Amino acid sequence: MENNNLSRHFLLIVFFLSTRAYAQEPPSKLPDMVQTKTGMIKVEKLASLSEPWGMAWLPDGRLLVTEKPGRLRIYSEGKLSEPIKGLPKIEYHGQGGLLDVEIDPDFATNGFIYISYSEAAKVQPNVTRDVGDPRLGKFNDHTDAVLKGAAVARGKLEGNEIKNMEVIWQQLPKTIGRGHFGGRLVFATDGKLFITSSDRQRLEPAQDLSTNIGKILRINPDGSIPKDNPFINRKGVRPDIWSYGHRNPLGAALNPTSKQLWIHEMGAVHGDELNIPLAGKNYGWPIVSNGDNYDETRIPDHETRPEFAGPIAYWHPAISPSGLAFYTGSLFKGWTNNLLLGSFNSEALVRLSATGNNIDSEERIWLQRRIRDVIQAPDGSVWLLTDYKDGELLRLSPMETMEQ
Ligand SMILES: [Ca+2]
Repeated sequence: MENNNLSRHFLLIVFFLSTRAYAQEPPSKLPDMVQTKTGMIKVEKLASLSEPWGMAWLPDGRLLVTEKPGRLRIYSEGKLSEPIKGLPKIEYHGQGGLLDVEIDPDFATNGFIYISYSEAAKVQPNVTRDVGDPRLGKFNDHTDAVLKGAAVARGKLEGNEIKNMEVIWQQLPKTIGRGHFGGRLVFATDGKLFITSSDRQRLEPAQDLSTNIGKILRINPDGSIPKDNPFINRKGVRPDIWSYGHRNPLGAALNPTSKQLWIHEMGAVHGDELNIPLAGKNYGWPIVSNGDNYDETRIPDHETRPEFAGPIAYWHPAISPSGLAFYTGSLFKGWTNNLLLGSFNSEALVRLSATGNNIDSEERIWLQRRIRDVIQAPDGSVWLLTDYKDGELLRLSPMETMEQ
């Protein structure tokens, strides 16, 4: 199942060594259509959104969509709703804000929806700014001195309001820093909720089992701890941890065949990874990575330390992945059971085909947009969010095949 076989890694031509820096506006006009290996695809803009981040379908075919500054909206029949009321106080700065949204597997009966976001600590430290930490390098933003962390809350969606919102999970300890919150939410088939938690640009906490920073977490929908979690009842170890040694996982999805969680995570300078997080396993960050540090120091490759669980694929140069979905539809011929992920650096939707846990091939569908999230619609079309202040909700669908 799991393997450290890195010989399948992608040796890809460097088209761009663009930065992961945040951009305000899309760089160019949206293409109406794009040529792909499986035919022409139609590209449509459905709505304008500011820094959209996550999506989830309601059972009635309406789409929940988040905007990072702190707005949750519903897209339906060509229109966006006003922001939904009842959200908790959200700390919006840098990579933090309102992040993902997910619905309860029993939404039809209980009406619960879940959001992830960054929240400020109730008590702020008595300092005027972060004193600086060399490990954070140039990404240490001295203008941002707010102590904060990711959180997950749930409440009941009633009309255009969420009632009785309550926090069910918190990233602890809270830290100063603008980046690496994580926040992807995925329900497993057994009803447990997986949460991705990034390393807060602090690196070492990813190996520290007394924090839930740099981990994949697994909780019950009410925030309690499942009795079969791998570190339950171990002294000094957080019981919500499922796997550890993760850097910045911004994409997560359940494999429809194996029912296992798959994630990807951004590396530092290159070394983005595709991982299958298994209970109790250590995925190596920051001890090993197939990329390097921002200060240009080398990090030993995964292959040198087989005691860590290695990625099933990695990217060097980086693609900076965000959002992950398995395509289970049939509208796109040849895409069934493929993985779809967004990419910032290559401004593309990345399509991977897999046999079991082995990645066979990759296609990059260049959309001239940083892609933040990807989701399959009930009709089999693929919907995307673009990562800009003037961002977009896009729909991809195959062009009709011409009669011969
Ligand atoms: Ca790793």
